[in-house]
Amino acid sequence: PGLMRGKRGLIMGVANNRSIAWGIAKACHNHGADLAFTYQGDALKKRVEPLAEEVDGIVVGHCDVSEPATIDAAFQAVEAAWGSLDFVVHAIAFSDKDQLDGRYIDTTEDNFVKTMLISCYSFTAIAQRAEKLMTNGGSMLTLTYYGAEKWMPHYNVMGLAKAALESSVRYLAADLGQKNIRVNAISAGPIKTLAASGIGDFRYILKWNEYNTPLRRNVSLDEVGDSAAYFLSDLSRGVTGEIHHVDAGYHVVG
Ligand code: 0WD
Repeated sequence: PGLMRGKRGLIMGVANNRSIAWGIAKACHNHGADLAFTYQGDALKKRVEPLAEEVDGIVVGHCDVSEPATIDAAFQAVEAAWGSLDFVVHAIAFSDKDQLDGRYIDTTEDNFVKTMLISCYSFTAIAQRAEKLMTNGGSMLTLTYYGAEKWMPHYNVMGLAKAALESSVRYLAADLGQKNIRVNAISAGPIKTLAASGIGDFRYILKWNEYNTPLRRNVSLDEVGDSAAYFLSDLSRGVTGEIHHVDAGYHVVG
């Protein structure tokens, strides 16, 4: 239980109690970490505040990663509250729902740029701010999906954004290693969340995984949370630049 005692982490990307970021927050809390949360917009504020309270966390405010001033404000609030930071979780992605269906080739320039900005560049933008606060080293974690590596139905431009995100994990790891800041990603199997419900045929993908993963089931929020606790704690102190599959083994099959 004391694995993460004394560690302070910022969790970005909680939308509700089914969010992967929430699964990670619960695991970190169970291991004794102190948590801060951002939310995107007033609608989510009402959702995030009671959840933060549940894990004795603080809410540092609104952060929309497509508005850099709000990223700055969030990190300034963290600095004001804590002075330094040990870990950050980036569980943020976006693409127009009508382009998470059908063919990749039909992607518009506008949605391509927006998907890349919110789902990929935002992790780098966050790393820039987090680096300054990680004065005792640190751990940064993002969330990716197998659609980065292989074609997956309906994942489309998000697959490209995740491929770029995974590459950015390697480049950020190299940039920040000398400061003992580690950068990793969890490639999670499909989980029914708000974001996932925007992907065409998602229920079919869940069923497909249930029949075809080595473990013959899907993964849970708690399982992703437990693996995240490894990356965000000192247990993984020798690990950086890693894309770690928490997918019931699907990556050896598909
Ligand atoms: O099957 C899944 N659910 C998987 C998700 C499998 C593998 C990876 N992932 C990834 C997602 O791509 C994402 O990077 O996990 C991450 C977290 O996603 P989630 O937990 O599946 O989805 P959700 O609970 O909806 O949280 C994502 C949140 C947004 O929620 P909505 O649904 O309202 O878009 O990302 C946040 C927002 O809270 N978000 C933003 N935050 C700041 N600025 C922005 C933005 N511009 N856009 C979205």
